[in-house]
Amino acid sequence: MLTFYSSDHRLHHGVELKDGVVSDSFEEPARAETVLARVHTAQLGEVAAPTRYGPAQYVGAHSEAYVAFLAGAWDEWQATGRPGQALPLVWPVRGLPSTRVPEFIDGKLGFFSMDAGAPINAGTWDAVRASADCALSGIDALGARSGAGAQGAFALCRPPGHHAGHAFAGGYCYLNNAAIAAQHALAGGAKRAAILDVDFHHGNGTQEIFYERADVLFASIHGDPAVSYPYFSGFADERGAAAGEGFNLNLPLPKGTAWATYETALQTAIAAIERHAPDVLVVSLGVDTFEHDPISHFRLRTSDYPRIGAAIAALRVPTLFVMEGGYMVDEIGVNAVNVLLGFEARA
Ligand code: SP5
Ligand code: ZN
Repeated sequence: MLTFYSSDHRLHHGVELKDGVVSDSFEEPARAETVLARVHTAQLGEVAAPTRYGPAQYVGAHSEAYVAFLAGAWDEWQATGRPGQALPLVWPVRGLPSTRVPEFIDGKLGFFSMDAGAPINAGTWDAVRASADCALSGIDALGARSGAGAQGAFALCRPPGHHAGHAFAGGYCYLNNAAIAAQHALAGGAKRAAILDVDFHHGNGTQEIFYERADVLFASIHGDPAVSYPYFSGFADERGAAAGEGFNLNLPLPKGTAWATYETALQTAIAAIERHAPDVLVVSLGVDTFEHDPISHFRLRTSDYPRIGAAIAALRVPTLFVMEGGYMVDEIGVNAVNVLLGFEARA
């Protein structure tokens, strides 16, 4: 399986408020390096640098105004002379009347974010666009190799993307790599796409982007938002709206979920994807479902991950795996690549 990776991810390392203390983010550069090292030692296949696409390729999944904000945010923040990373401190929650885009960076940061989990520093935009370019390159690689059954490609994206919506960042995410990839596949001739999100956290951004659309099925298995981030989306009764009614499937599971319960949900998601009959499948591959993940609450084991890949391969649809979360740095390489090896063994 071909992997797309860019060392530009190292240009981004955010801060995070952890238990009230500003610290280095769990979403750290070593994550992508660990996964890359495992791609090599497991001999998954060739590793290629992504093609460089323009910001216009990110518009569609995202608004033009939001992409322009991301591209310029660091310069605007720096012009104010602040010493630290750019972080929002005020948000347009219900009860505040204005829907105008603020003119000053402090207001823009809140306007274009859902939380303080997506800080911007000098290298963030370059890392973010390289990450999205890995996903776009992955779709193009699938297209070039289509017609031979269950083809797979791996976009080793960092930063991750699934919390980023049409016009907002959050949860370590800036551009929604999986959504950009699905949109690119449709632009390239696919009639229907599906996105399967197996990250521990609900892919609220992906859900929002495709909520009113019937051409992209979104299915997500995640920690119950009553008790898990992102708290404000991911419930089972969110099923899509307008033309997209019935094309959004949320499968929230309780804290402590292990393989037996997980597998039942996975088969439910797979059956829904099969009914949708997509021309392409994008998998938001988070491995923060691991039993030792420091911020999540499922109990999957290393030996469970190949089974996820095998279940996906049974669909026999060209599949792009897009890296999302996973914070137990020592194990995320083995766990993520195990999904890919399980897919290849069954493909
Ligand atoms: C892509 C992805 O997996 N994003 C996850 C964003 C989670 N943000 C909230 C994290 C809260 C972590 N609190 C952990 C405290 C551990 N002592
Ligand atoms: Zn996650």
